[in-house]
Amino acid sequence: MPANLTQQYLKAEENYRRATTLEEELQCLQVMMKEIPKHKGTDHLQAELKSKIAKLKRELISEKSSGKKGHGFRIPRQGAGTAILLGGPNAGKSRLIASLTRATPEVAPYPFTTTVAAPAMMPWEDVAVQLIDTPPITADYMDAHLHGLIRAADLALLMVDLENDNGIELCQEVLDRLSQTKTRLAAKSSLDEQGDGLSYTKTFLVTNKIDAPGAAERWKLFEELIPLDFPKYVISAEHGSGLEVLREAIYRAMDVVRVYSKLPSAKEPDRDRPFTLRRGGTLLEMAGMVHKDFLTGLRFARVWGSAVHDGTQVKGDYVLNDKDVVELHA
Ligand SMILES: Nc1nc2c(ncn2[C@@H]2O[C@H](COP(=O)(O)OP(=O)(O)O)[C@@H](O)[C@H]2O)c(=O)[nH]1
Ligand SMILES: [Mg+2]
Repeated sequence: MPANLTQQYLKAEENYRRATTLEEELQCLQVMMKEIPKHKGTDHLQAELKSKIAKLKRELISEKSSGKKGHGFRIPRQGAGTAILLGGPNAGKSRLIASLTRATPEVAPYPFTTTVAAPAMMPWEDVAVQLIDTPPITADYMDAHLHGLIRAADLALLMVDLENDNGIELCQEVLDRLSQTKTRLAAKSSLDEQGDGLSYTKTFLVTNKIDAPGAAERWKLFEELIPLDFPKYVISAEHGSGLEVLREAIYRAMDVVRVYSKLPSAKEPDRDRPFTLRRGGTLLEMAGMVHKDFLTGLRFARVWGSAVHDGTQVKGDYVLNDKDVVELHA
């Protein structure tokens, strides 16, 4: 990483990874271009940014003229964050979505039942996480939209089928396929802007169908053959084992805090709809989610929560904690 990247640059980079539209991506890249220190050491990075900006502009023009969404296909973010399900055919991706959400995707014992990526909301306590069901990835097939969706996701769930002997091989195919692209899976999310533009999305390994005969032995074999440093969850999407542990882990991986807003005139906050923001997020960010006028007009807020005395008066740079109750004053 080149020295002295500004806070604004780093923030734009983070937002770039999470962008859900081409316009948003372009905006972030333009901020990064403006903020990047201009010297020899960043030549390569500047060139990369320039070519990405040019490519996005071309994509935007072609989308506008054809009226069709191209490779820039994105699913609007919703809820506390996004987790994308990945795996070979029949790993149980759709079945897991059906078990964790109210969605009813088609589940069937033949490959390619799911043909387009589709979102569904997974409830956790009083919030929800967006899960994205996807078509399978195989040695010779990967939906072109998946790259952007994986990059934009906060978490990937790589699913393994423990019912079939070829489950291990099919999972290896997914990893091999991705290793030929710039979209990779890793224990931690990051974006290598300087090198070759590789993006890494934080991943859980989710081994499914532990209820099936021989599953435990296949799981052992899997760990020997494909050692991965991802957190691992062993589940049965169909019979329910391990699902609540996984549900909570998915929520925790979003790394957000919940904040409840309260009107100055009200005794109680609105408990039904917490705002979620990334851990480390400030009062000003939250105020902007309530109404964009607060971005310029916020004078102070009173906070009730674990880290402060009840009703403490704070300013925009106050870092919010989970379950804080906030009363905004313009
Ligand atoms: N025994 C067992 N079968 C499962 C489990 N999860 C999914 N299946 C079956 O595996 C097949 C493929 O499931 P599906 O969700 O369509 O897989 P996808 O292609 O990854 O979306 C279906 O016949 C499911 O009923 C599980 O936990 N245990
Ligand atoms: Mg499916």
